[in-house]
Amino acid sequence: MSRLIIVSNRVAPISEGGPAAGGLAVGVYDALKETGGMWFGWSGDVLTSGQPQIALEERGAVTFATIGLLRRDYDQYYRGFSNATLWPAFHYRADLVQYDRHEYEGYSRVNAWLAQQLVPLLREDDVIWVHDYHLIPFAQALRAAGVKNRVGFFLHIPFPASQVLLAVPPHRELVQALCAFDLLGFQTRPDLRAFCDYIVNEAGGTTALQPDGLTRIEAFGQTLCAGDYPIGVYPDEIAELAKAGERGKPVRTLKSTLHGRKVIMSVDRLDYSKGLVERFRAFERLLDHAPAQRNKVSFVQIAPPTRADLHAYQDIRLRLEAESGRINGRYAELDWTPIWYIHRQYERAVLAALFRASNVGYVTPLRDGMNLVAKEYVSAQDPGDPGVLVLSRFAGAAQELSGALIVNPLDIDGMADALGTALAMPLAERLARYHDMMAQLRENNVSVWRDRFMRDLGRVSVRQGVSVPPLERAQG
Ligand code: ADQ
Repeated sequence: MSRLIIVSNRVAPISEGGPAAGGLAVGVYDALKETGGMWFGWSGDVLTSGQPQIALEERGAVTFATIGLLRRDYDQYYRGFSNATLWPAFHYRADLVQYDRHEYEGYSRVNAWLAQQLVPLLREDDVIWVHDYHLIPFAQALRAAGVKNRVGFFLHIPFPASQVLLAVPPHRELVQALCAFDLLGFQTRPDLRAFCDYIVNEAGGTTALQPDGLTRIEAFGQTLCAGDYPIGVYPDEIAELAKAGERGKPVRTLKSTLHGRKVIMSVDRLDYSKGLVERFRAFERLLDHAPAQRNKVSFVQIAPPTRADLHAYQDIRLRLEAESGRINGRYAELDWTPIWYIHRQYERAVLAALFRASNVGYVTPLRDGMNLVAKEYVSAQDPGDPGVLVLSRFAGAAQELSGALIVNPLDIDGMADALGTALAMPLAERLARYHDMMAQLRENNVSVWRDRFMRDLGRVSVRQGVSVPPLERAQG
Protein backbone atom coordinates (compact mmCIF):
# COMPACT_ATOMS: atom_id res chain seq x y z
CA MET A 1 0.00 0.00 0.00
CA SER A 2 1.30 3.42 -0.97
CA ARG A 3 1.57 5.83 1.97
CA LEU A 4 1.84 9.60 1.88
CA ILE A 5 4.85 11.06 3.69
CA ILE A 6 4.68 14.78 4.41
CA VAL A 7 7.95 16.51 5.20
CA SER A 8 7.87 20.09 6.48
CA ASN A 9 10.16 22.14 8.67
CA ARG A 10 7.68 22.15 11.55
CA VAL A 11 5.16 19.43 12.20
CA ALA A 12 1.94 21.24 13.11
CA PRO A 13 0.81 20.55 16.67
CA ILE A 14 -2.43 18.56 16.40
CA SER A 15 -5.04 18.72 19.12
CA GLU A 16 -8.09 16.45 19.45
CA GLY A 17 -10.12 18.60 17.09
CA GLY A 18 -7.40 18.71 14.39
CA PRO A 19 -4.57 21.14 13.71
CA ALA A 20 -4.66 24.57 15.33
CA ALA A 21 -3.04 26.43 12.44
CA GLY A 22 -4.34 27.41 8.97
CA GLY A 23 -4.30 26.05 5.39
CA LEU A 24 -1.24 23.87 5.12
CA ALA A 25 -1.79 22.04 8.38
CA VAL A 26 -5.51 21.53 7.88
CA GLY A 27 -5.27 20.47 4.23
CA VAL A 28 -2.31 18.22 4.66
CA TYR A 29 -3.57 16.55 7.82
CA ASP A 30 -6.79 15.66 6.01
CA ALA A 31 -4.84 13.98 3.22
CA LEU A 32 -2.81 12.02 5.72
CA LYS A 33 -5.92 10.81 7.51
CA GLU A 34 -7.43 9.65 4.23
CA THR A 35 -4.42 7.89 2.75
CA GLY A 36 -2.66 6.96 5.96
CA GLY A 37 0.90 8.09 6.31
CA MET A 38 3.49 10.04 8.16
CA TRP A 39 4.31 13.66 8.93
CA PHE A 40 8.03 14.16 9.44
CA GLY A 41 9.86 17.28 10.62
CA TRP A 42 11.31 19.37 13.41
CA SER A 43 9.59 19.12 16.79
CA GLY A 44 10.25 22.77 17.61
CA ASP A 45 12.73 21.80 20.37
CA VAL A 46 16.24 23.26 20.37
CA LEU A 47 18.76 21.07 22.20
CA THR A 48 21.93 22.43 23.74
CA SER A 49 23.63 19.02 23.84
CA GLY A 50 23.18 15.34 23.08
CA GLN A 51 22.03 13.54 19.96
CA PRO A 52 18.49 14.34 18.77
CA GLN A 53 16.25 11.27 18.57
CA ILE A 54 13.13 10.79 16.49
CA ALA A 55 9.91 10.61 18.50
CA LEU A 56 7.09 8.63 16.89
CA GLU A 57 3.46 9.19 17.79
CA GLU A 58 0.57 7.34 16.19
CA ARG A 59 -2.85 8.93 15.76
CA GLY A 60 -5.21 6.70 13.82
CA ALA A 61 -3.72 6.15 10.38
CA VAL A 62 -1.18 8.96 10.85
CA THR A 63 2.29 8.72 12.37
CA PHE A 64 3.95 11.92 13.58
CA ALA A 65 7.73 11.64 13.41
CA THR A 66 9.47 14.61 15.01
CA ILE A 67 13.03 15.40 15.94
CA GLY A 68 14.75 18.24 17.82
CA LEU A 69 17.50 20.43 16.40
CA LEU A 70 20.85 21.15 18.01
CA ARG A 71 21.42 24.83 18.79
CA ARG A 72 24.03 25.25 16.06
CA ASP A 73 21.76 23.60 13.49
CA TYR A 74 18.87 25.82 14.52
CA ASP A 75 21.06 28.92 14.18
CA GLN A 76 22.50 28.01 10.80
CA TYR A 77 19.70 26.15 9.06
CA TYR A 78 16.58 27.80 10.46
CA ARG A 79 17.39 31.23 11.83
CA GLY A 80 20.25 31.83 9.43
CA PHE A 81 20.01 30.59 5.87
CA SER A 82 16.23 29.89 5.83
CA ASN A 83 15.02 33.04 7.53
CA ALA A 84 17.78 35.62 7.15
CA THR A 85 18.76 34.70 3.55
CA LEU A 86 16.02 32.86 1.68
CA TRP A 87 12.95 34.49 3.27
CA PRO A 88 13.93 38.09 2.47
CA ALA A 89 15.29 37.20 -0.99
CA PHE A 90 12.18 35.26 -1.97
CA HIS A 91 10.06 38.21 -0.77
CA TYR A 92 12.04 40.61 -2.98
CA ARG A 93 13.86 42.19 -0.04
CA ALA A 94 17.42 41.92 -1.35
CA ASP A 95 18.24 44.82 1.01
CA LEU A 96 17.57 42.56 4.01
CA VAL A 97 19.43 39.50 2.73
CA GLN A 98 22.19 38.38 5.06
CA TYR A 99 24.47 35.69 3.74
CA ASP A 100 27.00 33.62 5.61
CA ARG A 101 28.67 30.70 3.87
CA HIS A 102 28.76 28.69 7.11
CA GLU A 103 25.03 29.10 7.52
CA TYR A 104 24.48 27.79 4.01
CA GLU A 105 26.71 24.81 4.81
CA GLY A 106 24.62 24.29 7.94
CA TYR A 107 21.42 24.46 5.86
CA SER A 108 22.74 21.80 3.46
CA ARG A 109 24.06 19.69 6.32
CA VAL A 110 20.75 19.74 8.22
CA ASN A 111 18.82 18.86 5.07
CA ALA A 112 21.11 15.88 4.51
CA TRP A 113 20.85 14.86 8.17
CA LEU A 114 17.04 15.14 8.21
CA ALA A 115 16.86 13.06 5.02
CA GLN A 116 19.06 10.41 6.63
CA GLN A 117 16.74 10.33 9.65
CA LEU A 118 13.75 9.76 7.38
CA VAL A 119 15.29 7.02 5.21
CA PRO A 120 14.94 4.13 7.71
CA LEU A 121 11.25 4.99 8.13
CA LEU A 122 10.49 4.82 4.39
CA ARG A 123 8.88 2.03 2.43
CA GLU A 124 9.61 1.36 -1.20
CA ASP A 125 6.32 2.69 -2.55
CA ASP A 126 5.84 5.71 -0.25
CA VAL A 127 5.05 8.99 -1.97
CA ILE A 128 6.91 11.92 -0.41
CA TRP A 129 5.63 15.51 -0.40
CA VAL A 130 8.13 18.09 0.86
CA HIS A 131 7.06 21.60 1.87
CA ASP A 132 8.71 24.98 1.63
CA TYR A 133 11.96 26.89 1.45
CA HIS A 134 13.64 25.28 4.44
CA LEU A 135 13.88 22.01 2.55
CA ILE A 136 14.98 22.87 -0.98
CA PRO A 137 17.90 20.34 -0.96
CA PHE A 138 15.80 17.55 0.57
CA ALA A 139 15.18 15.50 -2.60
CA GLN A 140 18.83 15.74 -3.56
CA ALA A 141 19.73 14.46 -0.09
CA LEU A 142 17.23 11.60 -0.41
CA ARG A 143 18.60 10.66 -3.83
CA ALA A 144 22.14 10.70 -2.43
CA ALA A 145 20.94 8.26 0.23
CA GLY A 146 19.64 5.95 -2.52
CA VAL A 147 15.93 6.77 -2.21
CA LYS A 148 14.07 6.26 -5.50
CA ASN A 149 10.55 7.14 -4.38
CA ARG A 150 8.42 9.80 -5.99
CA VAL A 151 9.17 13.15 -4.34
CA GLY A 152 7.21 16.37 -4.83
CA PHE A 153 7.85 19.86 -3.49
CA PHE A 154 5.50 22.76 -2.80
CA LEU A 155 6.83 26.28 -2.28
CA HIS A 156 4.53 28.29 0.00
CA ILE A 157 6.28 31.60 -0.58
CA PRO A 158 6.89 33.49 -3.85
CA PHE A 159 9.58 32.36 -6.27
CA PRO A 160 11.51 35.53 -7.06
CA ALA A 161 12.50 37.01 -10.40
CA SER A 162 15.94 35.85 -11.51
CA GLN A 163 17.58 39.21 -10.90
CA VAL A 164 16.51 39.02 -7.25
CA LEU A 165 17.42 35.36 -6.83
CA LEU A 166 20.92 36.14 -8.09
CA ALA A 167 21.42 38.06 -4.83
CA VAL A 168 21.58 34.69 -3.03
CA PRO A 169 25.14 33.48 -3.68
CA PRO A 170 24.34 29.74 -4.00
CA HIS A 171 21.34 30.44 -6.29
CA ARG A 172 22.52 27.95 -8.90
CA GLU A 173 22.96 25.13 -6.38
CA LEU A 174 19.51 25.82 -4.99
CA VAL A 175 17.79 25.65 -8.37
CA GLN A 176 19.79 22.56 -9.25
CA ALA A 177 18.59 21.02 -5.96
CA LEU A 178 14.98 21.84 -6.86
CA CYS A 179 15.47 19.91 -10.10
CA ALA A 180 16.00 16.72 -8.09
CA PHE A 181 12.26 16.67 -7.27
CA ASP A 182 9.81 14.92 -9.61
CA LEU A 183 7.17 17.66 -9.34
CA LEU A 184 7.50 21.29 -8.23
CA GLY A 185 4.41 23.20 -7.11
CA PHE A 186 4.22 26.99 -6.94
CA GLN A 187 1.41 29.15 -5.57
CA THR A 188 0.77 31.16 -8.74
CA ARG A 189 1.57 31.35 -12.44
CA PRO A 190 3.91 34.34 -11.96
CA ASP A 191 5.97 32.23 -9.52
CA LEU A 192 6.11 29.36 -12.00
CA ARG A 193 7.08 31.79 -14.77
CA ALA A 194 9.88 33.22 -12.62
CA PHE A 195 11.23 29.72 -12.05
CA CYS A 196 11.05 28.87 -15.77
CA ASP A 197 12.79 32.13 -16.59
CA TYR A 198 15.73 31.14 -14.37
CA ILE A 199 15.84 27.66 -15.92
CA VAL A 200 16.01 29.03 -19.45
CA ASN A 201 18.07 32.19 -19.02
CA GLU A 202 20.39 31.36 -16.13
CA ALA A 203 20.64 27.58 -16.13
CA GLY A 204 20.59 26.97 -19.91
CA GLY A 205 17.71 24.50 -19.53
CA THR A 206 14.43 24.14 -21.39
CA THR A 207 10.78 24.35 -20.42
CA ALA A 208 7.76 23.10 -22.38
CA LEU A 209 4.07 23.31 -21.61
CA GLN A 210 2.51 19.84 -21.92
CA PRO A 211 -1.06 19.05 -23.01
CA ASP A 212 -1.91 18.10 -19.40
CA GLY A 213 -1.10 21.66 -18.24
CA LEU A 214 2.15 20.73 -16.50
CA THR A 215 5.41 22.34 -17.53
CA ARG A 216 8.16 19.90 -18.40
CA ILE A 217 11.60 21.07 -17.35
CA GLU A 218 14.98 19.81 -18.46
CA ALA A 219 17.97 21.24 -16.67
CA PHE A 220 21.10 20.08 -14.86
CA GLY A 221 20.73 16.69 -16.54
CA GLN A 222 17.34 16.19 -14.86
CA THR A 223 13.80 15.99 -16.18
CA LEU A 224 10.91 17.03 -13.98
CA CYS A 225 7.52 18.75 -14.03
CA ALA A 226 6.23 21.97 -12.48
CA GLY A 227 2.84 23.60 -12.08
CA ASP A 228 0.90 26.24 -10.17
CA TYR A 229 -1.29 25.09 -7.27
CA PRO A 230 -2.84 28.01 -5.39
CA ILE A 231 -3.49 26.88 -1.81
CA GLY A 232 -7.03 27.32 -0.53
CA VAL A 233 -9.11 27.16 2.64
CA TYR A 234 -12.38 25.45 3.57
CA PRO A 235 -14.67 28.49 3.15
CA ASP A 236 -17.86 26.91 4.47
CA GLU A 237 -16.20 25.63 7.63
CA ILE A 238 -14.75 29.07 8.30
CA ALA A 239 -18.19 30.61 7.70
CA GLU A 240 -19.68 28.25 10.29
CA LEU A 241 -16.94 29.05 12.81
CA ALA A 242 -17.50 32.77 12.26
CA LYS A 243 -21.25 32.49 12.66
CA ALA A 244 -20.90 30.42 15.81
CA GLY A 245 -18.69 33.12 17.32
CA GLU A 246 -21.03 35.97 16.41
CA ARG A 247 -22.44 36.23 19.93
CA GLY A 248 -19.24 35.24 21.72
CA LYS A 249 -17.41 37.43 24.20
CA PRO A 250 -14.66 38.78 21.90
CA VAL A 251 -17.20 40.09 19.38
CA ARG A 252 -19.44 41.51 22.12
CA THR A 253 -16.46 43.30 23.65
CA LEU A 254 -15.40 44.68 20.27
CA LYS A 255 -18.90 45.96 19.48
CA SER A 256 -19.49 47.52 22.87
CA THR A 257 -16.17 49.37 22.66
CA LEU A 258 -16.85 50.59 19.12
CA HIS A 259 -20.23 52.20 19.91
CA GLY A 260 -21.44 51.68 16.34
CA ARG A 261 -18.23 52.82 14.66
CA LYS A 262 -17.00 50.86 11.65
CA VAL A 263 -13.97 48.62 11.89
CA ILE A 264 -11.13 47.80 9.53
CA MET A 265 -9.40 44.51 10.43
CA SER A 266 -5.91 43.15 9.71
CA VAL A 267 -4.35 39.93 10.97
CA ASP A 268 -0.78 38.91 10.15
CA ARG A 269 2.31 37.40 11.63
CA LEU A 270 4.50 40.40 12.49
CA ASP A 271 6.69 40.19 9.40
CA TYR A 272 8.25 42.89 7.24
CA SER A 273 6.82 41.22 4.12
CA LYS A 274 3.28 42.00 5.26
CA GLY A 275 3.44 45.75 4.57
CA LEU A 276 2.26 46.86 8.01
CA VAL A 277 3.99 50.24 8.13
CA GLU A 278 2.59 51.26 4.73
CA ARG A 279 -0.82 50.05 5.85
CA PHE A 280 -0.74 52.16 9.03
CA ARG A 281 0.27 55.21 6.99
CA ALA A 282 -2.55 54.68 4.50
CA PHE A 283 -5.04 54.57 7.36
CA GLU A 284 -3.54 57.82 8.65
CA ARG A 285 -3.87 59.28 5.13
CA LEU A 286 -7.56 58.34 5.13
CA LEU A 287 -8.05 60.29 8.37
CA ASP A 288 -6.02 63.17 6.89
CA HIS A 289 -7.99 63.42 3.68
CA ALA A 290 -11.46 62.46 4.88
CA PRO A 291 -12.13 64.27 8.16
CA ALA A 292 -15.65 62.81 8.15
CA GLN A 293 -14.10 59.41 8.90
CA ARG A 294 -12.51 60.63 12.15
CA ASN A 295 -14.17 59.13 15.19
CA LYS A 296 -16.27 57.00 12.80
CA VAL A 297 -13.88 54.11 12.16
CA SER A 298 -11.19 52.17 14.06
CA PHE A 299 -8.45 50.03 12.57
CA VAL A 300 -7.63 46.81 14.46
CA GLN A 301 -4.25 45.24 13.67
CA ILE A 302 -3.63 41.83 15.24
CA ALA A 303 -0.01 40.81 14.74
CA PRO A 304 1.58 38.15 16.95
CA PRO A 305 5.39 37.99 17.11
CA THR A 306 7.38 35.53 14.98
CA ARG A 307 11.12 34.95 14.54
CA ALA A 308 11.66 37.50 17.28
CA ASP A 309 15.33 36.51 17.61
CA LEU A 310 16.12 38.09 14.22
CA HIS A 311 17.12 41.74 14.06
CA ALA A 312 14.84 42.59 11.10
CA TYR A 313 11.85 41.39 13.14
CA GLN A 314 12.80 43.41 16.21
CA ASP A 315 13.14 46.39 13.89
CA ILE A 316 9.70 46.05 12.29
CA ARG A 317 8.15 45.70 15.75
CA LEU A 318 9.76 48.93 16.95
CA ARG A 319 8.72 50.77 13.79
CA LEU A 320 5.12 49.67 14.15
CA GLU A 321 4.96 50.59 17.81
CA ALA A 322 6.28 54.02 16.90
CA GLU A 323 3.81 54.45 14.02
CA SER A 324 0.74 53.37 15.96
CA GLY A 325 1.76 55.62 18.88
CA ARG A 326 2.37 58.55 16.56
CA ILE A 327 -0.90 58.18 14.63
CA ASN A 328 -2.96 57.61 17.77
CA GLY A 329 -1.25 60.61 19.43
CA ARG A 330 -2.21 62.70 16.44
CA TYR A 331 -5.85 61.68 16.09
CA ALA A 332 -7.15 59.93 19.22
CA GLU A 333 -9.90 61.54 21.28
CA LEU A 334 -11.02 60.78 24.82
CA ASP A 335 -13.66 58.38 23.49
CA TRP A 336 -11.90 57.10 20.31
CA THR A 337 -8.69 55.20 19.59
CA PRO A 338 -7.97 55.16 15.83
CA ILE A 339 -5.56 52.18 15.79
CA TRP A 340 -5.74 49.16 18.05
CA TYR A 341 -2.47 47.35 17.67
CA ILE A 342 -2.61 43.95 19.36
CA HIS A 343 0.59 41.96 19.58
CA ARG A 344 -0.79 38.48 20.26
CA GLN A 345 -2.20 35.26 18.88
CA TYR A 346 -5.91 34.38 18.81
CA GLU A 347 -7.75 31.12 18.25
CA ARG A 348 -8.99 30.54 14.72
CA ALA A 349 -12.62 30.66 15.85
CA VAL A 350 -12.10 34.05 17.49
CA LEU A 351 -10.36 35.44 14.41
CA ALA A 352 -13.16 34.21 12.16
CA ALA A 353 -15.77 35.87 14.38
CA LEU A 354 -13.79 39.13 14.42
CA PHE A 355 -13.50 39.04 10.62
CA ARG A 356 -17.27 38.71 10.37
CA ALA A 357 -17.81 41.60 12.76
CA SER A 358 -15.61 43.97 10.72
CA ASN A 359 -16.51 46.11 7.71
CA VAL A 360 -13.21 45.93 5.87
CA GLY A 361 -10.51 43.23 5.63
CA TYR A 362 -7.27 45.09 5.06
CA VAL A 363 -4.66 42.68 3.64
CA THR A 364 -1.77 44.50 2.02
CA PRO A 365 1.49 42.51 1.99
CA LEU A 366 4.42 43.82 -0.03
CA ARG A 367 4.87 40.20 -1.19
CA ASP A 368 3.07 37.04 -0.16
CA GLY A 369 3.02 33.55 -1.64
CA MET A 370 -0.75 33.34 -1.22
CA ASN A 371 -2.02 34.96 2.02
CA LEU A 372 -4.63 32.80 3.65
CA VAL A 373 -5.92 35.63 5.82
CA ALA A 374 -7.46 37.22 2.70
CA LYS A 375 -9.30 33.97 1.95
CA GLU A 376 -10.31 33.49 5.58
CA TYR A 377 -11.66 37.06 5.77
CA VAL A 378 -13.97 36.55 2.79
CA SER A 379 -15.08 33.12 4.01
CA ALA A 380 -16.04 34.50 7.42
CA GLN A 381 -18.41 37.18 6.13
CA ASP A 382 -22.13 37.34 6.80
CA PRO A 383 -23.69 36.34 3.44
CA GLY A 384 -26.48 38.88 4.00
CA ASP A 385 -24.19 41.81 4.90
CA PRO A 386 -20.60 41.08 3.86
CA GLY A 387 -17.57 43.27 4.46
CA VAL A 388 -15.14 44.36 1.73
CA LEU A 389 -11.66 42.96 1.13
CA VAL A 390 -8.88 45.45 0.33
CA LEU A 391 -6.08 43.31 -1.06
CA SER A 392 -2.52 43.89 -2.25
CA ARG A 393 -1.80 43.01 -5.85
CA PHE A 394 1.40 41.37 -4.56
CA ALA A 395 -0.42 38.68 -2.57
CA GLY A 396 -0.82 35.43 -4.52
CA ALA A 397 -4.50 35.57 -3.51
CA ALA A 398 -4.98 38.61 -5.78
CA GLN A 399 -4.66 36.27 -8.79
CA GLU A 400 -7.93 34.65 -7.73
CA LEU A 401 -9.92 37.16 -5.65
CA SER A 402 -11.01 39.59 -8.33
CA GLY A 403 -13.92 40.72 -6.15
CA ALA A 404 -11.48 42.46 -3.81
CA LEU A 405 -10.42 46.10 -4.12
CA ILE A 406 -6.91 45.49 -5.44
CA VAL A 407 -4.27 47.98 -4.27
CA ASN A 408 -0.56 48.63 -4.59
CA PRO A 409 0.76 48.72 -1.00
CA LEU A 410 3.38 51.30 -1.95
CA ASP A 411 0.70 53.72 -3.14
CA ILE A 412 -0.38 55.22 0.18
CA ASP A 413 -2.95 57.57 -1.37
CA GLY A 414 -4.34 54.74 -3.49
CA MET A 415 -4.77 52.56 -0.40
CA ALA A 416 -6.42 55.40 1.54
CA ASP A 417 -8.84 55.87 -1.39
CA ALA A 418 -9.60 52.14 -1.42
CA LEU A 419 -10.35 52.20 2.32
CA GLY A 420 -12.74 55.11 1.77
CA THR A 421 -14.42 53.25 -1.11
CA ALA A 422 -14.72 50.08 0.97
CA LEU A 423 -16.26 51.89 3.94
CA ALA A 424 -18.86 53.53 1.70
CA MET A 425 -19.65 50.59 -0.58
CA PRO A 426 -23.38 49.91 -1.03
CA LEU A 427 -24.78 46.54 -0.02
CA ALA A 428 -25.57 45.44 -3.60
CA GLU A 429 -21.95 45.85 -4.68
CA ARG A 430 -20.63 44.19 -1.52
CA LEU A 431 -22.93 41.22 -2.16
CA ALA A 432 -21.85 40.87 -5.78
CA ARG A 433 -18.16 40.95 -4.88
CA TYR A 434 -18.64 38.54 -1.96
CA HIS A 435 -20.54 35.96 -4.04
CA ASP A 436 -17.95 36.15 -6.79
CA MET A 437 -15.14 35.48 -4.31
CA MET A 438 -16.96 32.75 -2.37
CA ALA A 439 -17.62 30.87 -5.62
CA GLN A 440 -13.91 31.00 -6.37
CA LEU A 441 -12.94 29.89 -2.84
CA ARG A 442 -15.35 26.96 -2.97
CA GLU A 443 -14.12 25.89 -6.39
CA ASN A 444 -10.49 25.87 -5.27
CA ASN A 445 -10.71 24.81 -1.65
CA VAL A 446 -7.80 23.22 0.17
CA SER A 447 -8.86 19.67 -0.81
CA VAL A 448 -8.76 20.66 -4.47
CA TRP A 449 -5.27 22.11 -3.99
CA ARG A 450 -3.98 18.95 -2.36
CA ASP A 451 -5.75 16.53 -4.70
CA ARG A 452 -4.46 18.31 -7.81
CA PHE A 453 -0.91 18.17 -6.49
CA MET A 454 -1.20 14.52 -5.46
CA ARG A 455 -2.80 13.59 -8.79
CA ASP A 456 -0.01 15.27 -10.74
CA LEU A 457 2.67 13.76 -8.53
CA GLY A 458 1.10 10.40 -9.27
CA ARG A 459 1.20 11.13 -13.00
CA VAL A 460 4.70 12.44 -13.58
CA SER A 461 7.11 9.93 -14.96
CA VAL A 462 9.31 8.51 -12.27
CA ARG A 463 13.06 8.52 -12.36
CA GLN A 464 15.13 5.36 -12.57
CA GLY A 465 12.11 3.48 -13.89
CA VAL A 466 10.55 2.89 -10.46
CA SER A 467 6.81 2.57 -10.82
CA VAL A 468 4.59 3.57 -7.95
CA PRO A 469 1.04 2.28 -7.42
CA PRO A 470 -1.73 4.85 -6.88
CA LEU A 471 -2.38 6.06 -3.33
CA GLU A 472 -4.88 3.93 -1.49
CA ARG A 473 -7.47 5.22 0.93
CA ALA A 474 -7.14 4.15 4.55
CA GLN A 475 -9.94 1.91 5.83
CA GLY A 476 -12.81 3.55 7.71
P1 ADQ B 1 2.12 32.97 6.38
O1 ADQ B 1 3.19 33.91 5.97
O2 ADQ B 1 2.11 32.57 7.80
O3 ADQ B 1 2.09 31.64 5.49
P2 ADQ B 1 -0.80 33.37 5.78
O4 ADQ B 1 -1.07 32.69 4.49
O5 ADQ B 1 -1.58 34.61 5.95
O6 ADQ B 1 0.73 33.75 6.00
O7 ADQ B 1 -1.18 32.34 6.92
C1 ADQ B 1 -1.18 32.72 8.25
C2 ADQ B 1 -2.11 31.80 9.05
O8 ADQ B 1 -1.89 32.09 10.42
C3 ADQ B 1 -3.57 32.08 8.74
O9 ADQ B 1 -4.29 30.89 8.77
C4 ADQ B 1 -3.98 33.02 9.87
O10 ADQ B 1 -5.33 32.93 10.25
C5 ADQ B 1 -3.07 32.58 11.00
N1 ADQ B 1 -2.77 33.75 11.86
C6 ADQ B 1 -2.20 34.90 11.51
N2 ADQ B 1 -2.15 35.76 12.55
C7 ADQ B 1 -2.71 35.13 13.59
C8 ADQ B 1 -3.01 35.49 14.97
N3 ADQ B 1 -2.77 36.71 15.48
N4 ADQ B 1 -3.57 34.57 15.75
C9 ADQ B 1 -3.87 33.35 15.24
N5 ADQ B 1 -3.66 32.97 13.96
C10 ADQ B 1 -3.09 33.84 13.16
C11 ADQ B 1 2.90 31.11 4.43
C12 ADQ B 1 3.10 32.03 3.23
C13 ADQ B 1 1.76 32.47 2.69
C14 ADQ B 1 0.91 31.25 2.34
C15 ADQ B 1 0.87 30.26 3.49
C16 ADQ B 1 0.20 28.93 3.10
O11 ADQ B 1 3.89 33.16 3.59
O12 ADQ B 1 1.90 33.31 1.55
O13 ADQ B 1 -0.42 31.66 2.04
O14 ADQ B 1 2.18 29.95 3.95
O15 ADQ B 1 0.75 28.42 1.93
